[in-house]
Amino acid sequence: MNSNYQAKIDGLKEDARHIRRNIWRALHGAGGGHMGGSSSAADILAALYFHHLNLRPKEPDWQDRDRFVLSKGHANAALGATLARAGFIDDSVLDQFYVYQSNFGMHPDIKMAGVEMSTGGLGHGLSVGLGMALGARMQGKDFRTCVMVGDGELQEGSNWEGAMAAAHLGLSNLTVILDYNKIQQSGTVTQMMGLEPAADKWAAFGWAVREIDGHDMSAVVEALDALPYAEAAPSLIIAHTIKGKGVSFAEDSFLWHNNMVTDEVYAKALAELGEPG
Ligand SMILES: Cc1ncc(C[n+]2csc(CCOP(=O)(O)OP(=O)(O)O)c2C)c(N)n1
Repeated sequence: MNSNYQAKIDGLKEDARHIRRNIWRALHGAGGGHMGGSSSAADILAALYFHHLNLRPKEPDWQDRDRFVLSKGHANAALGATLARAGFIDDSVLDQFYVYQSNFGMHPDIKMAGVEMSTGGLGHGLSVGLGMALGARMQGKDFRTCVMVGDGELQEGSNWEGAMAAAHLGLSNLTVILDYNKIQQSGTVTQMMGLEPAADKWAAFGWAVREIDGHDMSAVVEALDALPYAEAAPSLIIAHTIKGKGVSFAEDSFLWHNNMVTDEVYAKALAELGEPG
């Protein structure tokens, strides 16, 4: 393997580790929050912001920027940690998580630099994202739009209306990334209302689909580099992930979808995530 490429992948892994540390830092400051779905998304966010998306952190409203919508808005600690590392917001904002009148809330707020859509009520990001993608086409612009959804979130019917519309419109400038950690708020997705066969469903709706391990940085980068997967269809990346990834006691358990972060829990989490880089 090319050594430049390996250095790039190693750098992105370090970005993801940094994001995970700051997720726990933000949640510790607030006393708790959504560590599970924030941590499962960290590798993908690192690859998006530090490799794929065309952005200007010092000019967040630059008209030709790529758009990213975190539809699973409860993972906002991960988005904030990413935006801080990318330079959209100051690192000190991470200590303002869930503080009264802070722009860095439990869910994304468009008042914060780099946030494209206020989300939190699940099921709306795809429809708004497709509007952004359609807007790009209507304006003759080549910016791309990417939306991250959760697997539990896909139980909201509005997603399927959006999926149908995006395919009908042939929006190849739209990508959805499914953070497929298999767990939602109170149990597994299979127990609540299963998604399978997920890839076949989206393909039947007219999407071009790829499946990857969402924690394998090379696989994430390759999947992003290969976009779009079809000339006249939107693309879906099904990223198989682990809820709570990176901190063993929080991994793969709905109990750590959203939980308190005491001093003791925080110390244990940081010990597993390693020293700051
Ligand atoms: C419309 C709506 N219903 C319910 C909730 C409460 N809620 C917040 S997170 C969550 C579970 C989401 O599960 P999933 O999409 O799998 O998220 P992840 O595992 O990636 O954190 C629920 C039900 C909400 N935010 N919006």
